[in-house]
Amino acid sequence: MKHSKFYTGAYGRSGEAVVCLSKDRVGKLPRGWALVCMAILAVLASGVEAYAASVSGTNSVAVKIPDDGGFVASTITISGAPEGAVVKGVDVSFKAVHSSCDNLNIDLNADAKSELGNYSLWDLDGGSADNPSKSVEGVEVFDGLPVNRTWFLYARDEVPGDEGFLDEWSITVHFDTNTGPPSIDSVSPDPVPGADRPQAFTINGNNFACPPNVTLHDLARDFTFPNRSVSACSSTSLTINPNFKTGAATWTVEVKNPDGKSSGKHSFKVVAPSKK
Ligand SMILES: [Ca+2]
Ligand SMILES: [Ca+2]
Repeated sequence: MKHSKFYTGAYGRSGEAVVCLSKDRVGKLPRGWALVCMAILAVLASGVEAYAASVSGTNSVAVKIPDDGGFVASTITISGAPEGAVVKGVDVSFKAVHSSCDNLNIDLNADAKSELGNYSLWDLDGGSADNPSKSVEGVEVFDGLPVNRTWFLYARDEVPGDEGFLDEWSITVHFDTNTGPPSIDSVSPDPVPGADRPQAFTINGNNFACPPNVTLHDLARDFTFPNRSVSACSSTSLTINPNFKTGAATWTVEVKNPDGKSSGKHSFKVVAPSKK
């Protein structure tokens, strides 16, 4: 995939892309490579691919795994990803203390009931060895889910005779933020009842990066109101609290994400308040 290749270049893991990270070196490359590298640099400089990132957590609290018992869980709550971030690969590792590896069944889940997918880390593997541990990179089962959530490592001992405990586990969630431009589908209310006081005004759409920059424009008087304060924000809904005053007019609203991408202008009406 094109995108992941650019990410690889940005993080310097790929031999051919690493050379592109220094502009100074482009001139020393064969002409064909120089052109490719200049193209990659242009994309990186434009910020188009600036959002690849990851968040991690560790839980080192030991959890007893009862002999021949039910599943027990250890959780890690991830909250550091930006709103709208979706999973693009998970790395997970665990260490357990147990005299028989092959007693254990261990699964990673993105929710308490494993309704959002199951990744089996251990299935009675390892024979009679003790103290199982494992690290896995690039688990794809959970791709597309929101990143910020409580992650569950479930463990069960399925063979009578001896028992142990989950010693610690860690998770790294790689993510993408939505890099598409914001778009406006509708505003509410529309029309706006004119009033000489602030009123809640909701903008519905997609790909809002919270908080974006919101600009209002009163076409009748040609006044522009940039940097409106956003009182509520999700990727699909924004609330601002402007004072539209009382004159009938056509207005526009524009949403711009921090990466500079714009929704374009969405027009709506303000109507004069009723005289009664
Ligand atoms: Ca399993
Ligand atoms: Ca056992």
